[in-house]
Amino acid sequence: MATPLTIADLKKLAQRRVPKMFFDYADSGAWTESTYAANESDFSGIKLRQRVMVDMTNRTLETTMIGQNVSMPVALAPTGLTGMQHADGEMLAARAAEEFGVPFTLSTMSICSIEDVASVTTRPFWFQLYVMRDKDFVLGLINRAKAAKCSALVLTADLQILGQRHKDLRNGLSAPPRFTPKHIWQMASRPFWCLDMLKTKRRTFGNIIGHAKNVTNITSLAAWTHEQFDPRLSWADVAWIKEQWGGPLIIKGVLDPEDAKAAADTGADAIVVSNHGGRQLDGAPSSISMLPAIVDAVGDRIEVHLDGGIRSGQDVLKAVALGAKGTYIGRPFLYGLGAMGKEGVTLALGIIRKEMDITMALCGKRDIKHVNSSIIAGRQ
Ligand code: HOC
Repeated sequence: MATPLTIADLKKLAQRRVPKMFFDYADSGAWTESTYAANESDFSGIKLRQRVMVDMTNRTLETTMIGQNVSMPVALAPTGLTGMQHADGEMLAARAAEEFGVPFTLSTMSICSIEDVASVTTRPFWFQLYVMRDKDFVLGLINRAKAAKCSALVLTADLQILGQRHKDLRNGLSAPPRFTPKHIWQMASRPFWCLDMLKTKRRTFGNIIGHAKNVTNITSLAAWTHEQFDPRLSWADVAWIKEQWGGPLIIKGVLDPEDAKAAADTGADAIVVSNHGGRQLDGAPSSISMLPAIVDAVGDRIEVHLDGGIRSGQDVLKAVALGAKGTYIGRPFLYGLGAMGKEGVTLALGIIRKEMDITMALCGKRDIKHVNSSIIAGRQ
């Protein structure tokens, strides 16, 4: 294939290079995947206002997210098992993000550990925290993120229990994992992926194995994961986490204006309007459809970010126009990573930046900080 021009091109390449079970893991949503689909399709109903005879020189996409400078309002989202899309995936993606001047967010459920990522980066990255029942473990993660000089903690609020993804269950990605000869063949039929994997020792959950009590291998990890997501997580826990962390805090996974108000009451620095990429509550509305109501409810009290369904720079611009101070891309960078490693993540970011820049210009704006609802022509 010629040089990928779109995120969809990267997706096709990733599908050819990454074993089915891991490609599907990144590419799936819960149950019927209706929310996953709506996250993407609801963007296309938003129409942009074309302007002409406006000076379009000297454009800039630079802005801030939670007061930190970013070259464009796009962070890499925390994504589980990133290191299974490509060997050392989190380290490669973090380096691509750093070179691009955008935040990288490391998931608790990553393959490479906090320390691995810190060892290859110089710019502070963000750390995503799942609150587990074992609060000593949670405290340990917070302290490791502090030691690595992470510049924000992204607390995920929408995974108190794990949503059910049919593709994962059919692919054997269950707890415990269930690998049959079919799955082994899926891996063997992706030789470049296998060769890269053989070169690295990082193939399991680096933040957990060897750190959580009695978790020493994949089997004990499966049991641990099953029982550790904390179904009693509440706003009171957020106060405890905020106190332990003491730095910038972002609450991710808010989809309702009432929850957004409660999140703003915690004194967090930002919320991320998100339905976990359609991987949790199937049937929930898309992130972009809920953004205006949430901005109305809390936009004057807390920074509002958006995650879910972004597949182009146009989508980023639409989210910014509707009040998001920043956005997150998950699958677009995972496709790039799976397709071509670090170079693919850089390509994904470059594609999004170019699309955002051209769209902003054709909407008659030169500075992302001046993009607002005036660039929206309407909805279909
Ligand atoms: C094996 C545990 O954010 C996702 C991730 C985290 C899920 C935990 C998987 O897949 O949505």
